[in-house]
Amino acid sequence: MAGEQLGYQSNPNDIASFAAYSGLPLLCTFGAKSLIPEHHPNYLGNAGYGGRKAANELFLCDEVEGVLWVGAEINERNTMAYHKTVLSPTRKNIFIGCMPPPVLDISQTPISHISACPRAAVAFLRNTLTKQTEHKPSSEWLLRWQVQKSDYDLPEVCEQAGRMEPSALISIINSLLPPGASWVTDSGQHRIFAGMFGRIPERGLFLTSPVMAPTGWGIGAGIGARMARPDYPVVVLTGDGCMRMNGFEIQTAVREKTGVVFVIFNNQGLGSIMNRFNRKGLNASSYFGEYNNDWVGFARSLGADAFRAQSLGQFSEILHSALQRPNSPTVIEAPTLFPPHNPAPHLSTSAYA
Ligand SMILES: Cc1ncc(C[n+]2csc(CCOP(=O)(O)OP(=O)(O)O)c2C)c(N)n1
Repeated sequence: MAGEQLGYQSNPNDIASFAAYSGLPLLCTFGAKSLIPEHHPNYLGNAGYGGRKAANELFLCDEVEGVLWVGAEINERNTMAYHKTVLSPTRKNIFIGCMPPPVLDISQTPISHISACPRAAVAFLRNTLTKQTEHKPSSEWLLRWQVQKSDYDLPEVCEQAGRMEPSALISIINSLLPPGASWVTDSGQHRIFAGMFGRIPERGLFLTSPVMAPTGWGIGAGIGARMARPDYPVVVLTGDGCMRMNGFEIQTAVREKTGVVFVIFNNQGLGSIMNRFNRKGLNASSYFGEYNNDWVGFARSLGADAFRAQSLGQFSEILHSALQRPNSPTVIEAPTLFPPHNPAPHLSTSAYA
């Protein structure tokens, strides 16, 4: 399990070769999504919060005897809310990182800690293995997982009365982004769906704030990402709650002629908060339905091009043309269905929180 602390300064060849020489399946945390290129044969995707299907299924498979966590925090998100299978006393969890993992009083699981810089540890493991062995052919066991390497199914009905499923919007983004384009996710359900369904073919092109995830972070981060790599498109996935926090940043993109595409997943409320309240049986209605801002009007008032997509077909067309404009930002308001279809209901309190 490769984690966010490995960072993009880590040597991709070390991670890839370690996996190839060891023959081990490779997962990563949500915060490290895009650390490992999609095409690596041992890689099954990101697991845990916002995890992909094959990766989550392997992570929760009781055939797994142990997990080597490298640079991954043992926290709520990475452990599927401290899932009892992930932290089962019969599973060996070995953690390599600079800081010791937290003492978990909710589990009897012993977690072995090796205090080391994660990047140096991967390089060390790779060097040790290369001295000893040839590339290990994939075991039958891993091959079985590679065959199953697929995503959760989209719901049968993906749009209704002008509102769309977040998962279907993400699938369209997958299909339209050109090579080299970056994803930036904000905080909310759009982020979970980006984790579950987003396919990031190249390393380092999925930007997110893995732990703090302040609402609205993605809006400014997306502008910075495009300024840093002006030749490649950037799409920011944000929500209406995030817009209420930092939406005015879009004016900076207009002023600086920075062609970011902002997709607002508008479910007219704080969906993530509502979900958490509902799970605890608390009334969260005040978080919902009260605000219905006109995001197209708001964005135009800042000088941005702005459109409301009321079908998946419209969304594709607007996104396609927005990606052609490198020097001016576009805001796409996409009304979304609430509650969204949960592709993994059995994980509702863990991967989907
Ligand atoms: C600064 C800050 N305050 C509060 C939160 C907690 N929080 C996480 S998601 C979220 C709701 C964001 O709403 P929206 O952008 O509409 O996304 P949704 O959850 O509806 O998908 C909130 C308030 C946070 N992450 N950051």
